[in-house]
This record gives sequence, C-alpha cells and structure tokens, in this order.
Amino acid sequence: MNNITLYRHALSGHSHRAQLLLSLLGLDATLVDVDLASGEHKQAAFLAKNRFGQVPVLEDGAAVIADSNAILVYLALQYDASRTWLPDDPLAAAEVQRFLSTAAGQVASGPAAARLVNVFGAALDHQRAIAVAHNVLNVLESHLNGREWLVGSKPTIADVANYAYIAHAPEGDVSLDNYPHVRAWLGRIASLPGFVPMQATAVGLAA
Ligand SMILES: N[C@@H](CCC(=O)N[C@@H](CS)C(=O)NCC(=O)O)C(=O)O
Repeated sequence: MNNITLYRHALSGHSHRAQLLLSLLGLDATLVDVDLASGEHKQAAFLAKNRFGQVPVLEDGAAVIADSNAILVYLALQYDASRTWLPDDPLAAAEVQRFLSTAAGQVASGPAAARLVNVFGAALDHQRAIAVAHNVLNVLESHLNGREWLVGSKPTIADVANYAYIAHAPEGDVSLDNYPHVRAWLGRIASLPGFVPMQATAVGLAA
C-alpha cells in the first residue's frame, strides 16, 4: 500500500503534471491543496518540504520530492518497472531530458507565463511570453510532424511534462489554431487510460 501525498494547486500546470503521472500509473495519492493566495507556500511548514516555496511537492512515505520534473523522474523510476515512461536507453533518456528542459525552459517562459498574466494577474511581459510560446509551438509542431509522441513510439514523462501548459495555452491568449500536429498530440495524451484534465479557468478555452 502506497502512502503518497501531492501538495499542489488546482490551477498549477506544474502540479497537474505530477497528478497526471500518478493517475496514468494507477497510483493512489492524497491531493492536498496549498493556498497560494494566502501565502501558505511561504510559511515554515511548507518551506520545510520545499525551500523554494513552490508547489508541487510529493511525499512518498519518508521521501519528500520537490519540483515537478523531479517528481516525474522519481515516480517513473520507482513505480514503472517496464521503464516505458522513462526509458533506460541512453539516447532515449537524453531525449526525454531534453523535453523536460523544454518544459522547464521555453514552455515555462512562454505559454505558462502568458497564462500567469491572464489567470493570476502576474506582472510579466505578456507580449514577450506570447512570442516565446509561438516560438516553442513552432518547434514542437515540426517535431511532431510524423511522430505520435515527443520521444520514441510510446508516451513518456516528456509528454506528461509538456502537456498542461500547452493544452491551456489559450488561457494566456496563445492560440493553438496553427498547430494541428500539436493539437493531435494533446488529443492522444487526453485519450490515455488514466488521463485526468487540469481544471480550466474562466478565461480559458483549454482543450
Ligand atoms: N521548477 C518548479 C516550478 C514550480 C512553480 O513554478 N510553481 C508555482 C505554481 S505553478 C508556484 O508555486 N508559484 C509560487 C511561487 O513561486 O511563489 C517545478 O517544476 O515544480
């Protein structure tokens, strides 16, 4: 019996990717909402779990794992004996890491940042975030032309890491209309057994 707790926020794409992999792996977890609006994530109790004061954080028994992509790596290595979600093969593992970096880099500063402006009123340069978003979407559109998944022939944590902020890009005024291969890829992820969506927001047109 697992004893897994995910500290998260319902509108956080970083949190959603952890929740999504838990669900895809069929793992039971207790979801604990962290009240970002009141600053709960900057209080001592939460900082003891993650010094950076950010969601998500995963607890699995005595193990405490902060950072969404770190959580994906942990869950894949700990619970996916088939090594499908994080392949052993050095080249495939490197490709997965490349797209985890994309999620933490261009996707975070592009579609995620643009959505932060609309959904949370973040004081970020919205036009710059929209431009970064279309740049990474163009790259992904050509990468996904002729491919079903970001890496190899099966879904991996690379797909999980990039899903939420791209699916919800329209909430940041980033249209997906010009990216049919990206939209088809989002649809494939949403069709996986165990898929759970992230909550859409009032400004959203999310897929
Ligand atoms: N690198 C971190 C980023 C997490 C992150 O940006 N979390 C946001 C919510 S989506 C957060 O907690 N923001 C509050 C803050 O930074 O003060 C991860 O991948 O988990």
